[in-house]
Amino acid sequence: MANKPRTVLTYGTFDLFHVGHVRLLERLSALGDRLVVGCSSDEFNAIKGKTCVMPYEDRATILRACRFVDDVFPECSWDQKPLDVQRLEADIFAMGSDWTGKFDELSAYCEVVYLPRTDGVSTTKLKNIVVERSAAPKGASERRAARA
Ligand code: C2G
Repeated sequence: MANKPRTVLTYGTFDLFHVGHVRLLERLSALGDRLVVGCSSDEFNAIKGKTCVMPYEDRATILRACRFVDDVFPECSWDQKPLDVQRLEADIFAMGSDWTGKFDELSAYCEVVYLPRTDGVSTTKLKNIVVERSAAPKGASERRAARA
């Protein structure tokens, strides 16, 4: 079909949505005409050993609100990717560089691309900052605010 949209497919948890996620989605959307995201379900994250701050519905809602994203669906298992690539007629499968080489077998179905991650930001890092700051001794104004 001559005018089939060039489809880019990616996956992720996207918890505590941050600038690293935005920059990746922006670069992925520039690779094609539509960007489709498999967002990890809460059950699948448990399998991945990840505990999210935000539930699936909220993470998917935020992704749908991102202007670089055209569609979002739940990622529920490691082995659904070949079926997703065929179902979505994806031309490109792409992930951040922390997954380099992990999904090369998908090159049997489409182009496989790994893009450099954004340094200096991650969900884990954000979580640690919040924990550190909430544990830090509060200043006078904060103590007053907390008592209010
Ligand atoms: N990412 C990035 N720069 C960062 C942090 C993340 O480019 N500073 C990218 C990751 O490389 C990934 C995407 O953002 O491609 C989403 O990252 P996570 O939410 O951490 O996703 P992850 O838990 O790695 O899930 O089946 C694959 C998994 O669903 C991937």
